[in-house]
Amino acid sequence: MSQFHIKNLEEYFQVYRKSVRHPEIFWEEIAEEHFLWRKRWDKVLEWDFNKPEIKWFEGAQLNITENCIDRHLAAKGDKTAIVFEPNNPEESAQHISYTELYQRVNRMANVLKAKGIGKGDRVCIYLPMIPELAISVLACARIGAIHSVVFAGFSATALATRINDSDCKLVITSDGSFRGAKTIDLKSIVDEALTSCDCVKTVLVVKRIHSEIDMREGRDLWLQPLLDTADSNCPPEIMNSEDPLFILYTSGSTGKPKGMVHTIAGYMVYTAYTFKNIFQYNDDDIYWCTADIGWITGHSYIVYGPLANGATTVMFEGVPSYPDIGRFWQVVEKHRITQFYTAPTAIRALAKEPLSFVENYDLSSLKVLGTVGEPINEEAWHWYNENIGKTRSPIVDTWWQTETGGIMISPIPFATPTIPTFATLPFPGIQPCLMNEASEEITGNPAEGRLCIKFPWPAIARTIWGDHQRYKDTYFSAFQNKYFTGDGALRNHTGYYRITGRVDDVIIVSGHNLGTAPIEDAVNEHPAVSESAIVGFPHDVKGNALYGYVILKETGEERNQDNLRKEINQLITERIGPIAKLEKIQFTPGLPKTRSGKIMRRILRKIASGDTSNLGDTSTLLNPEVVQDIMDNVL
Ligand code: 6R9
Repeated sequence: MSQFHIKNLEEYFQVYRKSVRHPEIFWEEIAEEHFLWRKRWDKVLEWDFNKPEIKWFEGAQLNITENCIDRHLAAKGDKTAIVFEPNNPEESAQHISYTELYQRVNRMANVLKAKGIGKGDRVCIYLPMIPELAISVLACARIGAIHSVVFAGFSATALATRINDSDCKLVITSDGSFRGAKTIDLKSIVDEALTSCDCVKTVLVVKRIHSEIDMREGRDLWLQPLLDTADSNCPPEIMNSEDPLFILYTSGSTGKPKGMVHTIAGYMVYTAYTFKNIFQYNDDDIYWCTADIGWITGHSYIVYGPLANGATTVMFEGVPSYPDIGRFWQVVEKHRITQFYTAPTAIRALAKEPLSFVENYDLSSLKVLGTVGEPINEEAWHWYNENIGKTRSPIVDTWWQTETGGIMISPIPFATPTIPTFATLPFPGIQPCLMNEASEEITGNPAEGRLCIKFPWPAIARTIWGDHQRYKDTYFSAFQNKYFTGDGALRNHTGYYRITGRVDDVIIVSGHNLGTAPIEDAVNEHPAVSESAIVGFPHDVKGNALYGYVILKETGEERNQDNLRKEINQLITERIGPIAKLEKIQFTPGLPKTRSGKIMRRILRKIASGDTSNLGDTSTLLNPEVVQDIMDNVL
């Protein structure tokens, strides 16, 4: 049906118009025809952005795993649901059929139940990209437990904060993980985190790297023996549409991470519908998204969206540079990948290497290429288009956020003509707008402003776990009756959107959102530091890298600056993780501040990016003289 599978531009415009004129009828038809419900909804949509409160398909009952697994069994039981490609190319790939996935998820669900986990309980999943990660996610959904996946590159402190914030009862982890030529001792990170988490009663441990680890009596259990004796049938818990499905933490511009809460029905409908159209998925395709399930991209477009469509989805454990920089393309050839979805930072890194790493492989299976996570620069776009897509495969530059649950602005391949660096047009059901500083909507084209969304879509996050006020303040207070994305954008004369970047204090480094505040907090913990400010600056490969301005305490003694830099980065690694390390650290006697004491990051950003041409009026600063000093000593 064309509404579910849009195949050309005319259809897109038709479907889009309908979705805006009659959003409730539009979504109701999609929900009705393509999913399995235990009970029908009473009302399609109820919303109020001022409260804010958003409810989709209220009154309906369902289980998302019946939609992602059970209903495919009759026709596609033998079809591969998940292809697991291990870190080491010498280790065989695994092909997990829908039938096997059913059994493994059900066994895992029964293990969780036996450990006292039930509807509404929070389970933290801290696992590498191995099948047990997807299986654990689905097992939670099977029994109505709320999963909170924490990216397995986060430090013990970051993990503990997230476990405590949502009061998780159980943690699923592994002895360790393979990452290129290295191994990482995940279990010892969990052990350290749990010294400050009283809420966790059970830790289930997957054996992956066969390392020696400590198992705490009464708390830690190897998972496999429990799975071996568990029943492979677990009746799905019947859930309400608006029950939480998962919590996923994202960095905020201030303070602690925000636990975004996604609810079941709307998220399912939206991720399934966007997946089908944006990747033009057909039944024999082998789809590969290189993200980690620890991020929203992995939740929506490795697990839920593909499986809801009965697709074959690839999980890759490794890194793009191991055993060499041709690995992505080797995997594309090996599994005959049809859709390939990655991040601009990966493309930029690979584009720097000799083309022979690409040319060695047969990439003729590829039909659609995607990018996500940050703006893609023109050069990287062309490299991707020419060398990977051979100018045959459309590139979908997909803009969206943890908070939006699914892709919001993106081309539809073979329908929307693409322009490099433009995410192009809103997906059906999405009503974007641009706002000026005076909080007015900018109509007409071209235009540039702050990107907001005027009307709810099914996958919008419903709240921040335990802090609804923060949800309101962050997303619904900047502009009356609109969801504010935190991004700036421009719209060209044909209505295409180009995302220009964050307008708040979130910096995107290699596609990871990093809030400046928690990193500054980590830096300030160093005994020699009195104050710090962190900004982003353009970086060839990472998109942005972090530049730290650090004021040292006056002690009268000489300190070795290189050692200090190392110690500061070590602290950041411990508190947040290696992704948040500072690329450059400049020691400075002061930071430019407004009279109300706010650091003028705008000035620091310009200096860090080597642009001192137009710093604006600095005379109103509390300490204008410090600006010259910072410029003179810039790194
Ligand atoms: C899915 C994801 C969200 C932020 C978002 C924006 C940036 C994502 C983009 C993009 C330009 C794209 N972003 N996709 N910027 N073009 N195609 O990345 O979620 O980790 O929450 O990040 O990423 O700034 O606001 P999340």
